Amino acid sequence: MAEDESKRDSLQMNRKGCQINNGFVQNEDNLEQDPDPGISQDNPRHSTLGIDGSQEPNFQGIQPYAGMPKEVLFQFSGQACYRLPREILFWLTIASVLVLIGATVAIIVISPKCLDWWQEGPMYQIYPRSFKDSDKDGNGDLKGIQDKLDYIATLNVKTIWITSFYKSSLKDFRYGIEDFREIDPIFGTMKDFENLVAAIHDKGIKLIIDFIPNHTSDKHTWFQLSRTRVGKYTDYYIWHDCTHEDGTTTPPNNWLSVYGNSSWHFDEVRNQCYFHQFMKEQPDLNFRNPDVQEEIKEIIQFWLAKGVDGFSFDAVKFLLEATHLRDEIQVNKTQIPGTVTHYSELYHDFTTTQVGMHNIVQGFRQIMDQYSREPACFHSSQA
Ligand SMILES: [Ca+2]
Ligand SMILES: [Ca+2]
Repeated sequence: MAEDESKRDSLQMNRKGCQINNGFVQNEDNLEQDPDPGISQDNPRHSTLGIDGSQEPNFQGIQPYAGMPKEVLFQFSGQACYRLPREILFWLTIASVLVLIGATVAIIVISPKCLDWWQEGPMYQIYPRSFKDSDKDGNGDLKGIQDKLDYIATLNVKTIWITSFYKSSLKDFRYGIEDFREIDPIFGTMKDFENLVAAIHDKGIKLIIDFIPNHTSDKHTWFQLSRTRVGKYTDYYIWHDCTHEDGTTTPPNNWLSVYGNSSWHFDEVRNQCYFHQFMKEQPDLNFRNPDVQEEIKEIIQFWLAKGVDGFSFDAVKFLLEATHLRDEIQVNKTQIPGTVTHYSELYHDFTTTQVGMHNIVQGFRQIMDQYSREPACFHSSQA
C-alpha cells in the first residue's frame, strides 16, 4: 500500500508540477511547504524516492518535466537512454580538448620562429672612444672592447653594436667618414677588428656596426674627385648652381641643415653649391646616381666578408631629396623667410622620407639576405 501511495503522490506531484511549473525550483518548495495532509508522517515518499532506496517507484509512463525535484531527476538521469548520451558528450569534450592542446603544441613546435636574432635578444651598444682604453692613449679602442667581452657575455647580451669606428674626423661624433673601408687609427687596425669579430663570435654573440650611407666627409676621396669633376665622381654628390658674391651665397632654395642655417654650401673649387643635411663638412651623397648605390653595396659586402652580422643604418630618412628643389613650407607662415634658420622651423616634406628611399633600403637588405644564405661565410672569409 505504501508503494501505491508513493506512486500516486508522485503522479499527483508530476501533474501539479506540470500545471504550475515555470521552469525553476518552485516545485521543490511546494513539496516541502505544502505536504498532502492525507499522508501520514511515516509516508515513504521521501525515503522511497531516494537514489539509494530499495523501494524505488516505477516511473514507467512518466515523462521528465521542467522543474522536477532532484529525487525524480535522479530516477531519470540514471536511465541508459540519458546516461549514455551524457557520457558520450563528456568524453567527446575531453577528447576535443586533448586534441586541441596537442594541435597547439604541434603548431608551436613546427612553426618557424617569428623573431630573428636581431629582434629577440638584448643588444649592447658601444661607443668605442669612451668604452675602454687598452693602451692608455686617452681613447677607447677595439682591443679595449675585446678585453671586456667576458664581462659583456655575463650580461647575457646576444648582440654587440659598435658605433662608428671608420676613418674620420672627430666632427659630429665620427659620422663624417673619410674612408668606409678603414678603421680610424685611434681605434686600432683592421687586424684588431678581425680579431675582435672572431672573439665576439667565439662567445656566441653577434656583431652589428654603424653604417652611415647618406653622406661622407668632405675629405673623402670621392668628394675631392667630385669637386674637380673627375669622371663618374662628378655626380657622386648633390651639386647645384648658386650665386656667391662678396662672400655671400644665395642658395638654390630655403632648405635647412639639421644643425641650422642653409643646407647648401658654396664650393670655390667647383664654383657650385653642394647639399649637406648635416654639417657642411658632411656633403650628402647623390643616391639618385646608380654608381653611388653600387659603391655603398660594395662597402656593405666588404664588411659582411669581414664577419659582421648586420648594420645599424644611420640617418636613412635623409637618403633622398626632391629633385624639383621647391622651398619647404614654413611652420610659422608669418615668419619672415630670411629669419628661418632653425631646422624645426620648416616642414621637411622635400628632404626626408622621399619616394624611392625604401627601394634603396630593400637593396641593402637583399645583399644581406644573399649573404645570410651562404653557409659558413664567416669562416670562409677568414681562410
Ligand atoms: Ca686607446
Ligand atoms: Ca641625402
